[in-house]
Amino acid sequence: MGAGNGNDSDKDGGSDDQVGIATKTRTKPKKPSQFKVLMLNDDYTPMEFVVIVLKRFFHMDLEQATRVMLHVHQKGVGVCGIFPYEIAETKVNQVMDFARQNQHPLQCTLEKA
Ligand code: TYC
Repeated sequence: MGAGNGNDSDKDGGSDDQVGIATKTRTKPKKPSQFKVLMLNDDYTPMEFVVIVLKRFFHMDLEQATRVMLHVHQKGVGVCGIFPYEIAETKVNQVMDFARQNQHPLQCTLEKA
């Protein structure tokens, strides 16, 4: 016997299963390092120009570039490639500069992969 009440490990009167030290399951913080470069359709940029862009900046061959261009033309948007943030951003800027220099409204953007 003793002075105990027979259940002295839990004197808080609360439910036993949620009492204790707060813990957090912490997965390693991973930065979203990969980004898709997306090409957007428009009504004015010539198909040939888009193919040139895909070959020049994304190292596609003619067949690949034509396939991606037609996909964008039909669906409205398409993936040119997936890259680390800084490379993806550079490619977007290169495409936009090249399009602007040639007075085409072609748009290119980034999206977290
Ligand atoms: N829609 C354009 C045309 O008919 C061609 C085009 C394709 C434009 C893909 C942009 O990202 C693009 N001339």
